[in-house]
Amino acid sequence: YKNPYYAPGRSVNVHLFEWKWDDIAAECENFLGPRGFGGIQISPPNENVVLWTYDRPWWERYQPMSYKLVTRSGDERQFADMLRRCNAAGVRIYVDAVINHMTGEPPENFGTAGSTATFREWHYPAVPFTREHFNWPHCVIDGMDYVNNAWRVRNCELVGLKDLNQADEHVRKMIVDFMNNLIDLGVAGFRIDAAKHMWPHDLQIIYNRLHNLNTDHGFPANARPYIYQEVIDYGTEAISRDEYTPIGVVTEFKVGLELSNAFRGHNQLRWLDTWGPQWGLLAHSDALTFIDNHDNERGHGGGGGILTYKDPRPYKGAIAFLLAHPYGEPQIMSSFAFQNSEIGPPMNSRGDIISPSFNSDGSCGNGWVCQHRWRQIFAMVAFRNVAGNTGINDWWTNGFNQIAFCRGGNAFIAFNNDSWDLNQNLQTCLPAGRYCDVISGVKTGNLCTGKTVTVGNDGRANINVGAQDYDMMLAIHIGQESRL
Ligand code: AAO
Repeated sequence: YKNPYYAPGRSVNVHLFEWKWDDIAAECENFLGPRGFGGIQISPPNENVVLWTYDRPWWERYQPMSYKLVTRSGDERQFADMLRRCNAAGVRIYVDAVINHMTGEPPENFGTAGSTATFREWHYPAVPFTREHFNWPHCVIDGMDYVNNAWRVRNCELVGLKDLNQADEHVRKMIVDFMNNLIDLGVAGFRIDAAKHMWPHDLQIIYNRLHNLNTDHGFPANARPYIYQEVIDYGTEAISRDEYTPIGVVTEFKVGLELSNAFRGHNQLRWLDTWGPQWGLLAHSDALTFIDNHDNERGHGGGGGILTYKDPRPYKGAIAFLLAHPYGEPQIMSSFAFQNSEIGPPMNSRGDIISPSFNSDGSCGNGWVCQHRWRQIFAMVAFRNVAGNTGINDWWTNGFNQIAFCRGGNAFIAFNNDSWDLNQNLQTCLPAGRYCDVISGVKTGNLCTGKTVTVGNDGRANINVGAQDYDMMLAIHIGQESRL
């Protein structure tokens, strides 16, 4: 359950939050495939309650009405088409699986596939679920439970959402059938929403009943789905991430916290020489790593000080470090712009999601941020692919907030988060040549629109990252050189 089964030479999972299936299929073919991205986390594909009362908030998708594959992102035919096209483009799809609960007691009773339910009787006929399938008698998690009562965190309701009992055989069967349908359609794995709120033993039984990945979609025989479990653990609660690592990967929230802190200038970059488990992080192969997610970018589920697209300079720095460093399996966020933390994706008056538009420079319009199309970010995906499974060598620091390192002999990156310029002769580990910095520009033919770095026969080069430069990093790698 710990192998994302990326196609060879690819890496990085991008969360295309609230995107439509048709748009994702096109993005796989036009952008993500050609740019070397490994996979996509999609929004929940199963039917959710429609909430006009709150102007169709993004979070309505975390209130399931059934496991029918009909949402604002598209229907089952569109979903299947997306899988076929993305897998053909070499890009994997991971489903955000909401299996802990159904809805709360919403003011409206209509799902995106037209289903209704009797909320006060815990009755969801479109699955079907009835009262005996939920934890009973019902109770609601309160803040202190997180600190001292693991039983209540798992058996009571998360913010009033009707809490399924995964120890029940019928519940297990409905969940397993739902997930197996997705696997057969070609998905490569799952984000397990609210995993902390389910017993690891029950989850393990569910995972063990999942089919192998579909070989018709290019997966090897006997491949198990990639499973990354959403467990928020900053080290202060009754439930530990370590309870979930025996059965799958876990979201490592400390990564975003620590890197946001460092790139905001509240911790010196020089300390990152020991980045990884020495920082109290999960073991490499257990960690899904990221700066921001769809909750904490907008202050849901805690948050607090996490860098987002709204602080672009340090955010790009933190993401560049996340992708340049070999630790963990990284994910990046691709957002829609928001002022209000509850507001849903761009939509028309009928509630249909409005597709992103694409500007001549490749960036998105119509209210979509598309961090994955920012040059400084997609260039680092290519950097990670070129670095491959090399380690870190030739670490350098000025003793403050200037650092640089190599990935084997393939790639080199330097960061300057000090208030003075970085201007040093450094070991880049690259073969002699003239390289185009992939952060400040692009190389087209023999022309570089950004900074050029000349590496000598000894692998050394003059590296300049001014304190006032547009970005705080400079990155060069093989494949982006021209002859001297
Ligand atoms: C909506 C309404 C609610 C209403 C409910 C039912 O907003 O007012 O009661 O419907 O009618 C999303 C939204 C929710 C929304 C829900 C359903 O965020 O607002 O509720 O859809 O529409 C906990 C869970 C974690 C969860 C997170 C939001 O453990 O699993 O809350 N994330 C996932 C999704 C999320 C989704 C759901 C789950 C539900 O990613 O989008 O909700 O499907 C502590 C615990 C955490 C806990 C937080 C939040 O952490 O460790 O486990 O997360 O509290 O309360 C500091 C704090 C510490 C905090 C930590 C976390 O350190 O000291 O308390 O930060 O960052």
